[in-house]
Amino acid sequence: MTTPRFAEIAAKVRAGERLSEDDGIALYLEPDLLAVGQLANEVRERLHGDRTYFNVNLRYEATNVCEASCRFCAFAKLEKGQPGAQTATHEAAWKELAEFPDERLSELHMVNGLDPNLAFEWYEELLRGWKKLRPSIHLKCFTAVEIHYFAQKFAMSHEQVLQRLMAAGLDTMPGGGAEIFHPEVRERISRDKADGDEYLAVHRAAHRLGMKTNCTMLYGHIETHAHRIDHLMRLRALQDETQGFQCFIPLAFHNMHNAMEQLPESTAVDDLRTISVSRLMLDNIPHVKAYWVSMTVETAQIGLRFGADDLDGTIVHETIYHSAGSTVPMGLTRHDLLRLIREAGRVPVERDSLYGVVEEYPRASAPEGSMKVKDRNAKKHLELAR
Ligand code: V47
Repeated sequence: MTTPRFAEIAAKVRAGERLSEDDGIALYLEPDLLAVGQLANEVRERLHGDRTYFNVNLRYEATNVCEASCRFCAFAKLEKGQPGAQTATHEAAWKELAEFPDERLSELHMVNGLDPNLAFEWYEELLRGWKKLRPSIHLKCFTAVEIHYFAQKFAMSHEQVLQRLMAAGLDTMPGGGAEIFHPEVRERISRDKADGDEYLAVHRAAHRLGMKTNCTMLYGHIETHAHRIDHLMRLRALQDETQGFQCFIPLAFHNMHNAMEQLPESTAVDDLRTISVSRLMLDNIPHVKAYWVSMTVETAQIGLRFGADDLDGTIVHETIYHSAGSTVPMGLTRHDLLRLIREAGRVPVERDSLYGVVEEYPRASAPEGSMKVKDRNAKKHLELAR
């Protein structure tokens, strides 16, 4: 049985009315998870029917050296020369793309640490080299936090940084670095990098330059439901102004090898509910992604019935989540993604980075073969058992 408060919210959604901050919090408190999921699914199907997107992409990090000290991060090494600190050479970075076996690779998604040792020109040359090798590759690179860092370090405005990187080949920006905007949380988990307003200012500048971007929220650590809803409201307000966000990605906190190891991780119920609440609150952002790396392959697949319409992509070699304890596969194949989507009763659409259709696949499933899917906690349990 749903609560009377839920019935009010459902009536608003069905009438196409915008939900308030209070409605968002009430959706988190509604005991009937399936009802919340069903409502989000209605919105998802109104927008996309059964179409479910994925792409053939490659994740890359050119450097994990980082000046910031985010408490959730297990990926960054603070200084060059520290064990595990790695900065690629241009040649190594270019080789990664040159040797990529799938001709239909469409996107390279790069996120880096805030590395004090690299010149701005180094990044420009990196992008130019990739475009020269594969002119059709879409470069989704640098979080808003990186762009803000470049602006400060190289004494440029956000617009100037973006314009130079766009001239070198940058196509869109990923959504990383958003974490939780509210200062009560942000000051405790990542105080020495762009704050919430600065993150939004970079995206605003990108949208004004005609660039599409994504946005994220890192949840499941010290924040409250009110902080999450506040975060979604700030994203929705910017989207009203610019219409530049393509996709929202909720990112579940992973607790290994970082300064917040004592915190428990989110549950599948929280992951699914967060997908649904995001879909319902962000009525002006077209896509919601169930990022399989962050919420496990299994939960992401179910998320396709709770409001999500995108699974991200093949990834190939992920490090941010694997450094923080994730035991999902390093990458998935196109075959794996097709199977996951079809088994969820959806129609797979291979997309490019701007949601153009590369190929729409039939719904009917051929025999799919086996796929390696691991529980994200399996490795941790093994470690604890030792
Ligand atoms: O900004 C870091 C998060 C983000 C942890 O735009 C962590 O399409 C959980 O933004 N536990 C980077 N999360 C990844 C990202 C992303 C991923 C997929 C698609 C897109 C897109 C963007 O990962 C960081 C941070 O918020 N993160 N450490 C951790 N321990």
